[in-house]
Amino acid sequence: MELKTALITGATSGIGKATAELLAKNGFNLVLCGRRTDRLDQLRNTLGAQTGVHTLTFDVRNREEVIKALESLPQNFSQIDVLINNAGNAHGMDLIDSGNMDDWDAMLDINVKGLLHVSKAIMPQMVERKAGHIINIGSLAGKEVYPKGNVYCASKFAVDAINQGMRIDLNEHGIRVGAVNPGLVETEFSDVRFKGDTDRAKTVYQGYQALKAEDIADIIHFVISRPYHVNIADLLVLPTAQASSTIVNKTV
Ligand code: NDP
Ligand code: 8X3
Repeated sequence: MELKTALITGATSGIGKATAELLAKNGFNLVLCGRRTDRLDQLRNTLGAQTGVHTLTFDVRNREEVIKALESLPQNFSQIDVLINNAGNAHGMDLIDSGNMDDWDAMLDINVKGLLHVSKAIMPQMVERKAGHIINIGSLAGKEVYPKGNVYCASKFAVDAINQGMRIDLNEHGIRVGAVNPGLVETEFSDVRFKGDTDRAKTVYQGYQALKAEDIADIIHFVISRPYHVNIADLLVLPTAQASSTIVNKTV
């Protein structure tokens, strides 16, 4: 079977890391991206025993860095069959009128523009080959807005729109495009959102069973391993305890 190469942004933690680990087990060649080089080195050391691993350190916000990094890929990693646009975070959780504008910039620059920067660097080769698969990691927060979610939700609504736009515009080239939209997943997400306040971050996942990063990795692997004529276009995945952004059953 032909070895497929998957590029994962945000591979240093959470959903991206779990996906890297699962895809390595399933024989994908991997290009793993993030800003924390030490974590990328560690992943290359552990997963490199199972499959080909190439790492790229860049900030998705920086257009030039993104292009330079992706142009540097060696020949055996340069054909990207599967792009997993996963890098992203929430920054802060405030009422809109007291929101921090640096947080707003971070969320829009990383979750929206960062996703576009990476996609722009990869889409032309997929168009040329008339094949490829793009997975955009959206969120329940891209389907409904919750109190104090304002700009994070806006960034994920944008991911939803970009996912649809990519599917429409890349359709004539035979490229698969789909989103996986998780609800609450216990990762470093809340540590980042609450700026290292780990006690506050922990409370987000207390009293019910949140999703694990591995649950989402499993679904991403399912999505990308369907026969090529099957495109899972938009998937919402919640913990059983969660009915909506604001309704989480902590009694069962
Ligand atoms: P983590 O905080 O565990 O992981 C975030 C990843 O994104 C890290 O690998 C981080 O790498 C990378 N990243 C963040 N900022 C940048 C940047 N500027 N440039 C490059 N990489 C960056 O969170 P999750 O795994 O939970 O989040 C992954 C995705 O899932 C995000 O898009 C998030 O919005 C989405 N999501 C998460 C949910 C949850 O409840 N956890 C629910 C729904 C969606 P590094 O710091 O090394 O750069
Ligand atoms: C992450 C899930 O509910 O914290 O997208 O916004 S939530």
